[in-house]
Amino acid sequence: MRFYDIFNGDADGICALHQLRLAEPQAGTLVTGVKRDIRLLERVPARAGDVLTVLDINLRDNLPALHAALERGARCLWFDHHAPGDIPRHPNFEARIETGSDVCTSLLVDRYLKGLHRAWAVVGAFGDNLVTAAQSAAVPLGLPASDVQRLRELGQAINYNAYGETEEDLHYPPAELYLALSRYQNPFEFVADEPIFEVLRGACADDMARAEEIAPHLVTPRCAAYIFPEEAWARRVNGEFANRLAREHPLRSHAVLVKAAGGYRVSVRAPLEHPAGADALCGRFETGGGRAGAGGINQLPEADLDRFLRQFAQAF
Ligand SMILES: [Mn+2]
Repeated sequence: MRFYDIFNGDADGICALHQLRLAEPQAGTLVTGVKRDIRLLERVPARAGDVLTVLDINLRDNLPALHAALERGARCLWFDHHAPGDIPRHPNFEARIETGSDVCTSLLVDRYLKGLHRAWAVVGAFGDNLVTAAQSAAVPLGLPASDVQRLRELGQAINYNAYGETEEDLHYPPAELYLALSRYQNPFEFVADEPIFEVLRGACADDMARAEEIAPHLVTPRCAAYIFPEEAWARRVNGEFANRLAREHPLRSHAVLVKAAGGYRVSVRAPLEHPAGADALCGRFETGGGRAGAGGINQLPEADLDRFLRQFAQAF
C-alpha cells in the first residue's frame, strides 16, 4: 500500500495538505505542480490498496484517471471547491466537494479537522483571495489585527509562488515549499524562521511594480482587461495582480491575459461584490474553466482575442 498526496501548488492546495498531514501524518509521494497543472491524477501509477488524497484540483478534469485508479483498486479521498461535474459513486471514493464562493479547500479541510489547524486554513483562504471568509475563520483564534494581516501576507506570498508556465518560472517548486512549511505547526514561526516568506514578498513586489507599468487594454466602469508580455515575471504575477485589482475595484470584473505561444493564458475575476459567472465565461472557450468567482483559459488562440474581450465585457 502506497500513499499519494496530490495537491494544487497554490496556497490553498499547500495549506489544505499541511493541515491534513499535521493532523494525520503520513509519508506519501507528493504530486503537484504550478497552479495550472491540474491534471495531476494521471501522473499517479495507482495500484490496488493505494491511498490517494487529492486536494484543490478539479474532479472533472481528472475523471478518467480517477476511474482508472478506482478500477485498479485504489482508494481516494477528494477535497475541492471547483465545479466537479458528475461525482462518481464508488465504495472506495469519498468526495468532500463544495463549490460556494466563500469556501476553499483549506476551509473544507479545516471543517473536516474541526478547526484543529485553523491558522493554516486562514492562510489558504487568504491565498485564494477569500478575504471575508478568511477573516471570519480567523475570529475564534483571537489574534490581533496585525497577526491576521501577517497570515494574509503569507497566503498571498505562497499563492504568488504558484503562478508560472512551468516550475522554472517559480521561485520555489511547490513540493519544496510544502516540505519547508510542513516542519511548522505555527505559521508565525514559519514566517519568523524561514527566509522564504521575505524572498517571496520581495519578488512579488518587484513583479507587481512591473505589472503596474502596463496600461489596461480595455477599461470601463464595470470591467478592465490587461495584456502582459511573454515573460516570466508576467506569468508569475498575473494571479496576484488580478486579485489585487479585484480588491481595489470590487464592482469591476477583471481579466489578465499573458502572451504565450500562439495566444494567451487568461485569468478572470468576477466582481468581488457579485462573485459569479467567471466559470461560465471561461467555459465557453475550449481550454477554459474555473469557479464562480475566478476562472481561466489555458490557451486562448490569438484569433479568439476579440471574441473573448467582447464576451468578457458583456459577461458581468
Ligand atoms: Mn483553491
